[in-house]
Amino acid sequence: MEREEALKIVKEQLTEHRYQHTLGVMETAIKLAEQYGADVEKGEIAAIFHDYAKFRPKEEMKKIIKEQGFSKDLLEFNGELWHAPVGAYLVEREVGITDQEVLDAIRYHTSGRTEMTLLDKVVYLADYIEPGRHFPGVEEVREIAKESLEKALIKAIQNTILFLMKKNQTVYPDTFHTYNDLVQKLE
Ligand code: DGI
Ligand code: FE
Ligand code: FE
Ligand code: FE
Repeated sequence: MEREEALKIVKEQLTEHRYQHTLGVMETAIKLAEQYGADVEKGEIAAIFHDYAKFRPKEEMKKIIKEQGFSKDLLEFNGELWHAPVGAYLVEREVGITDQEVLDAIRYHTSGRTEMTLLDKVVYLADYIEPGRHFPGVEEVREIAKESLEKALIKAIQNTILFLMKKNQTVYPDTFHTYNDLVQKLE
């Protein structure tokens, strides 16, 4: 699918602010893919659609998670997690994207997973460091990303876990599993 067509489709699903974020993720994913040798076109398309389901009603997302047999424990954790797996599902069904690597990068863009692919990592990190992000610590992660995709990812996940903990929020176990896996694989 061409960029213009993909952007037109996703724009209808998003607010203007979230669409601008999506453009930032796209631009950043392309750069990271080039830098780290990931598939640039797949990175671009996954980035464009990564937040496709962000504004779906919670009830609709819940229904899909139950009916499609996605891990039930998702429902016990922050609803912010749901748009990633639901997005992968809807992007396949509604947009007709069938590339499993692209769908996985969308599916795991919020929690990560163990054994993240290069494409998963590129999309996850692009989402975190795109130019429109301004939260504390993002500049440090941008700096680390110049040298190591994995080290930048670890810092981003640490920041996210700390951020959630400071607000007394739960942390989805897969987020910890992702973190542990990346740290263990770092030589
Ligand atoms: O959709 P975006 O805002 O662009 O970014 P995202 O898909 O990475 O969503 C991250 C949000 O999800 C962030 O505000 C924190 C929230 N969240 C809640 N519980 C968890 C979580 N994020 C992670 N990684 N792990 C959690 O357990
Ligand atoms: Fe997201
Ligand atoms: Fe993220
Ligand atoms: Fe995002």
